[in-house]
Amino acid sequence: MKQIAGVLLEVVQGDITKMEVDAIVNAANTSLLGGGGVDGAIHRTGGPEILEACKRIGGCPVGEAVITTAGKLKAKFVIHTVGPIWRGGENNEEALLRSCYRNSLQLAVEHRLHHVAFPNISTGVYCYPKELAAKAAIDEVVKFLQTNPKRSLERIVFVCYEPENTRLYQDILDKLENR
Ligand code: AR6
Repeated sequence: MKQIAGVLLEVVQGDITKMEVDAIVNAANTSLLGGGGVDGAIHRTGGPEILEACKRIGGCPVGEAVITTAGKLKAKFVIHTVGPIWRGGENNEEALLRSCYRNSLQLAVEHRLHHVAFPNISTGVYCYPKELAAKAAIDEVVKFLQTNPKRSLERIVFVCYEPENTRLYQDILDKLENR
């Protein structure tokens, strides 16, 4: 656990659908109509209310984020963001992945949320290399917290489904200085 600009950053291994937080972030696709991986798990567990809300929104570009009800999930909201598909690393992937984290946090702040959980966006079906994704994710979250001093956030959890990601996130967080 680390504290950055008064916000706790934490790594948890497990299933994001079980998190009791204000919002869980979904690694969605541009249609917002569901899919496999964490997206499938969120829609399965949260029920049809989430899909109905996504249909009303109608889609989301890569790197952006939208917010809906969390249906039957323990969380209050789902923030759906669309990560980039990894295509070798020279197609703006890092900037787009960073903007997923930044725009999700921006939405959380606009809704005055305190506690947000992120999955490892793009590192499954979208094949983003895990270590590069972890570094970009943590760095962008830290930057956001340092440049947005007035905000509701108190705690941010990186929920890792795979042990390899848990280890990567833990290593990077351990090396961060409390700021
Ligand atoms: N809780 C937390 N993390 C999970 C869970 C879960 N229940 N299930 C999987 N993960 P992915 P992407 C991890 O493929 O790469 C979907 O079809 C998983 O181990 O879910 O951004 C969408 O509709 C991995 O580390 O998302 C899109 O079409 C991470 O979540 C596409 O996949 C992300 O893997 C998005 O691909």
